[in-house]
Formats: sequence, C-alpha cells, structure tokens
Amino acid sequence: MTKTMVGALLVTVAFLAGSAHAKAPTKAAADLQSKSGSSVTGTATFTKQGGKVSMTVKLKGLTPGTHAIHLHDKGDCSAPDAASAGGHWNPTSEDHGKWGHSPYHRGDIGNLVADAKGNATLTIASDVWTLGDGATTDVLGHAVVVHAKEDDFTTQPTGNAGGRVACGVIKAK
Ligand SMILES: [Cu+2]
Ligand SMILES: [Zn+2]
Repeated sequence: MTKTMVGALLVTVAFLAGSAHAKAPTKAAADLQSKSGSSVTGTATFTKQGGKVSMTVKLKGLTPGTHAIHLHDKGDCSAPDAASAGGHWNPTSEDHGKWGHSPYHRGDIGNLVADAKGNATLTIASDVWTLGDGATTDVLGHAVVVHAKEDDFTTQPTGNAGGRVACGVIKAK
C-alpha cells in the first residue's frame, strides 16, 4: 500500500466516524430571552463529556443578587411570563429540593448570584442528565428558566422563586 492510499483510507475512516458522531448530538444550547417585562438575556450551553453533561450559563440584565435557575418541563417559552414552559422538569417524580440531595427535581439546578452590574455565570456538570439519547434523562427539548427571586429549596413545587424573568429552549447544536 502506498503512502497516498493509506492517507486516503485514514481520511475515509475519519469522515465515517464524523458522520456517525453527527447522529447523536454532543452539544446543545438555549438562547434565553427576556420574560415578564425583564431585560434579562443570556445563553446556556450544554456539552456531553464522558458520562456527564456540563452546562455553562451566562446572563446579563439581572437585578443584583440571588436568582433561581431551573430546567422546566416544556420546551415552550412563547408566553410573555414563560408560564408555557410548565413546571420544573421532574422525570423521576420527586419533590422539589436542592440539587444532588434527594428528593429533588432533575431540573432543580438551584441559585446563581448576579453581580452589581447584573451579570451572572454558572457552570455545573451532572451525571443525572444525558444529552441526545432520547432517554427520560435527556435535557434536549426542555427549557432553561431564570427567576426573579431565590429558590428556598423547600416550598413545593416551585421553591417560591417568583416570576420567570428569562426562558430558552434547549436545542441540539
Ligand atoms: Cu423555575
Ligand atoms: Zn423543582
């Protein structure tokens, strides 16, 4: 076999591997739009890494301080108050709670803190989420929702987090 043939073969193998990869997305994102008269906007990006899904959220336009952030069940942010996104994503039928401390909704990410300029970022990695496998644990098609108030981790089923100030549907990239 000549060097050229080996080269061509490697390119073909790389191409086929790339095609197989494309069928199951490993990245997703939600474009967060202002809701309930807020000026909050931002992005949430999801990346599959080994057995985990990592999420990085970047927000601006928040009131300084603590705000709840959840994944909500329905991938529908069409309502002006984002009520269309439904309740917290809860594929395991548990009570509302604190991330990683059973019982909790799989959408109960918790709180993030906006600085004096109204900017906030948060990164978490989860092994209770999947991305692109169509399982009940798959984040695709659900909504990222940011709230006006802090999640108290106890009030059922919402955490008493107040209005919905930003919403975005999680879509494959
Ligand atoms: Cu929420
Ligand atoms: Zn919840």
